Amino acid sequence: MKLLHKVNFRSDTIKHAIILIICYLIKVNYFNFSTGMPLNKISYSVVTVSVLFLLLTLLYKLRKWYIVVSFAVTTIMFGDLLYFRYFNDFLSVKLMNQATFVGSVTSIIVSIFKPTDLILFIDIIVYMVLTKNKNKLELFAHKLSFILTLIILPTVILSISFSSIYTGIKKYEFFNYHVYDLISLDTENGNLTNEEKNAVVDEMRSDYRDSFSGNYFGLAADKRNVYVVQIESLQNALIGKYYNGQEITPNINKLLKEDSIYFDHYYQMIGKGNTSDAEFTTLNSLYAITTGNTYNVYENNNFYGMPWILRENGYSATSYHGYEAGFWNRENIYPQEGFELSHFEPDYILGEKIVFGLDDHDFFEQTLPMLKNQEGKNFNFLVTLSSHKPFTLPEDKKWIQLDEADENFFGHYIQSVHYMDDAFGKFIEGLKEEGLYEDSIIVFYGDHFGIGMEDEVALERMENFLGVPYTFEEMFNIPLVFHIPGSGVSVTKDITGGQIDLLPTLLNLLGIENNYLTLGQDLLNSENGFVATQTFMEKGSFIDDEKVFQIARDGVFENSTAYTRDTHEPVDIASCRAGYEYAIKRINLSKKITESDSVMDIVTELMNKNSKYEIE
Ligand code: GP9
Ligand code: MN
Repeated sequence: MKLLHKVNFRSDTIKHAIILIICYLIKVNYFNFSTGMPLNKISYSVVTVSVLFLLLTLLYKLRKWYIVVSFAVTTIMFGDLLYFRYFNDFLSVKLMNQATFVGSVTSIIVSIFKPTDLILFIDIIVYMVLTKNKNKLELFAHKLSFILTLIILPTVILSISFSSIYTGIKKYEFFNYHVYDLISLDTENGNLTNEEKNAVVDEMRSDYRDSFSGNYFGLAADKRNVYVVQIESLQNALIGKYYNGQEITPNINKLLKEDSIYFDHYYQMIGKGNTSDAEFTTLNSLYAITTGNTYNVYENNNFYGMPWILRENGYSATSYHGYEAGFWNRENIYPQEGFELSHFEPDYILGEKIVFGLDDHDFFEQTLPMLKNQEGKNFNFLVTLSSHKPFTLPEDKKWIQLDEADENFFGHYIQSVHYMDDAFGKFIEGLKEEGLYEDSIIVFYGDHFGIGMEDEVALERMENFLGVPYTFEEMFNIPLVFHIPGSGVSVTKDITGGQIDLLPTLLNLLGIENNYLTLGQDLLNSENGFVATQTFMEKGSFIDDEKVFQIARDGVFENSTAYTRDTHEPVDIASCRAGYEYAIKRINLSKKITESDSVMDIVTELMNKNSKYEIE
């Protein structure tokens, strides 16, 4: 009492404090609302507001410092918000050292930003106005602020320490998330124990291979050329579709009519490395890590995926991409992946740029002569670019007549996929003209979604176009096609599959016995499909042939959601327990293999144990 009595309450002191607290409430609730915090977690906002208030009381004498610190905090918040719209998650310090990642995101940042996001800076602006004519903020007498600090600090610490709310709060609450992200940095490494390694070796030698039914084994074994084309942002939603009577992907559709095995429930499996993760998982049949991007963090690892395996089986291995060699660290990782030769933008004549690199038409056209000159058996990996966000094409390359209402991300996406399809169609024609087509297997798939959840207008138009809700399952769905000229096989398979399954499936078609490390499965010889996702739908989430299970953001199994894959009806969560556990187990196993650089160990073990090698 005595203490409080001494406190000098100025009339504007209380008023200013109230104004600022209101600003904090507006700021924090805008942030939480925009980053999907459920209403029952609203108490977490109290923690964020308390920490901001704490900051104010601690720095009440240091106006400049308060502004600097607040600005830094708000900038991170702002970054989180934009990142969340794109990735359904907050920023992580583990991703900060990746310049290429930032480069890729800045190209779309403008489209993600909403003017209302400036609300996040409201408290700083108001504070500056309120304290404009003062050298120091005298919002509170020193002792009062000290008392408040003593009350608030333990409250905040206690509130975040209770284990019952800890899982949730570290995912949703701004300060807790970042503190946890920082302190968990060193606990991420895992080593593969000998037992785990032996279990993987055993699984790779037995699993489906014991019950291998031989479907389509060697269907493309006699083909001299293997072309694997990863297509930028190609979603399955546009395949076979018309926009106001205009066929969006006529060339792909034509390929699907004959000699094609088409997987229409195939899914992206990217981590935080977008295109590069699509490549990584496809080439290696491993999960991408999410604590960075695999191409950067594990650039010195020894891998043994598609390029190495095909080389071992007599093919050459070359990659082609019409952008900078350094982007996604490709120039360093490709030799580790097993590519003997890699072509990037400098190897091409750069015409008019589309988005930020070589036009797909130029890319395919100029790649053809390189393919023509190849001798023997060849594996060629082509990564396209023109259908990249923000889907901007020069006027004379927009060939789809769009309605006024679709002059947005959605319409532009259709436009650029149509443009890519034309380039791809010309490539197929080129292969025919050069006499390469008949002697080839052409594999193509999308790297990841084009339309994300961040643009509400595009989302609404997409739903309207599809006639169904635009869920993550729909967003993740990309096409996978094995086009094998002259095979006489034309079939659509609806087994659930993901990028991790491409390598084992391809090996089967090429008639290469799979004695390698592949964590995915051969989709042509498997009964049940399963895809474990890690981003957008976080670790523990999965898609199988019947359902989609999305782990709750607080990581609590019981709070999760599940619905049927095709009709979106709710599914009993309890029935998802096994899939949830399996998803986590597989991702953790893959992570350990990558982190301990054990691929070659396992492959060597497999080669030693393999009877074929024992006989030799
Ligand atoms: C760049 C290209 C695009 O080389 O692959 O990458 P993204 O931004 O889609 O991850
Ligand atoms: Mn991409």
